[in-house]
Amino acid sequence: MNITKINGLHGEVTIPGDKSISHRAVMFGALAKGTTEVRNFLQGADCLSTIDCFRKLGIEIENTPDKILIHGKGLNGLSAPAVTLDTGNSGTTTRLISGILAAQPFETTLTGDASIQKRPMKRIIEPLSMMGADIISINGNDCAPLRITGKPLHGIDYHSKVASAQVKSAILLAGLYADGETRVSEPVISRNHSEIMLCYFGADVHTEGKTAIIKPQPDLTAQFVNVPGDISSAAYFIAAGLIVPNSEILIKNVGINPTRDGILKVAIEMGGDITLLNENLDGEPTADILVKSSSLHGITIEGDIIPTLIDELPIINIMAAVADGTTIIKDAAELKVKESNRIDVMVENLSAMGAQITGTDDGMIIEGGKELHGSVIETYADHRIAMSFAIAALIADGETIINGRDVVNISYPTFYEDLEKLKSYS
Ligand code: SPQ
Repeated sequence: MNITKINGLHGEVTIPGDKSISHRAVMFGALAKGTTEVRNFLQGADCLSTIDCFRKLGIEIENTPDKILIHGKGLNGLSAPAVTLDTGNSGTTTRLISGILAAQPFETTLTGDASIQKRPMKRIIEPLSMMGADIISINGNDCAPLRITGKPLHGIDYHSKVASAQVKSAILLAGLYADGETRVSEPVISRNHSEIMLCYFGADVHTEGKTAIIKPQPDLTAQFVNVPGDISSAAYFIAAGLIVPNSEILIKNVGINPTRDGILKVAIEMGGDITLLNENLDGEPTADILVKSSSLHGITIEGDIIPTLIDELPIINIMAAVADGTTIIKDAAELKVKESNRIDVMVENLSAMGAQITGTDDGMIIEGGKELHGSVIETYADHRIAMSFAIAALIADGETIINGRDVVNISYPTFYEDLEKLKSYS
């Protein structure tokens, strides 16, 4: 995949469905009684892994071009899988499904690809075990493969050390089956799609400050879910519109849930010309986002905003590399345990393009304003790295080659086609 510099991007792009919400629609639909219909479902490899796992747990799921139908059988309707569940590259599938499996009257073995087998699972094994679950890391390294033997669970009051929606959601899902109230507090609020959607499916869940509280449930009820566009995918075109000179892009129907919208706040603080249009604040809020080329300047990004833009930090690094002045990113040590070590991988690849970037224990420091030049990019099988450097390549002198370009299929299968359309309008 070779990408070269471009003079401007123009036109409209409609972003595919949100990955986090698509996963949850399948999971909660599988646990609800009746048929859940999901529109604008993300047909990315991660969400297809979730469908595959629930089919193996005995749930009929129809995947058609315009909708998916999940024929849920209620909270106690799953059956023992005949094979190991394969969660592919998806941390969300692995951690959330563990919370459900912890309460089933059967044993399941769960694993994923090489990246998943390195990602930390102690963060869910610990609280789920406190609830009474029997979860074993088969290789004894607190990673997948996991053997989960369902047990009767009891409610806990858990204070998570990390702000993680996956940890919070795994505990809340187990809490649906517990014998009393379950509480999860986190240091900073992480994305709240589980709380919103569980409530929509009829669960007794609410939040008090940084604590999510769930009570056990006789059953959930099937619903209609219209998935908004994924702001994490929109982020690549937000950045492209800002940093490629002479650009104007309208990004349509993007989810702007305040627990996910840090990219917008940061882009505006950096001097980005961004306008929200057609805001719809019902349920999961959405808007169209109009982005125009802008002169950006460096800022410090730290503290409570970090969980709201954690997956966007790679593309924010690219914006920082072209911005005037210094950008400092702190409190983002979680970047080390994503699909790749996103601190090391950003430092390696951005340095190769001529940027000045230093990795730290919990983030990076970028001295912006250096001219970027094309390079060979190693994606380390991380979709967010591939997409970030496809955008960086648009402003770099010479040719950029992205090794492992197809990894975008994890979260945004039509990414390159959508980018080409914006180039051809110019
Ligand atoms: O699902 P996975 O592989 O963990 O995906 C990532 C991503 O970049 O797409 C992280 F690597 O997103 C996570 C996100 O970082 C998706 C997610 C969710 O849907 O609940 C929550 C975040 O992870 P965490 O660990 O902070 O809960």
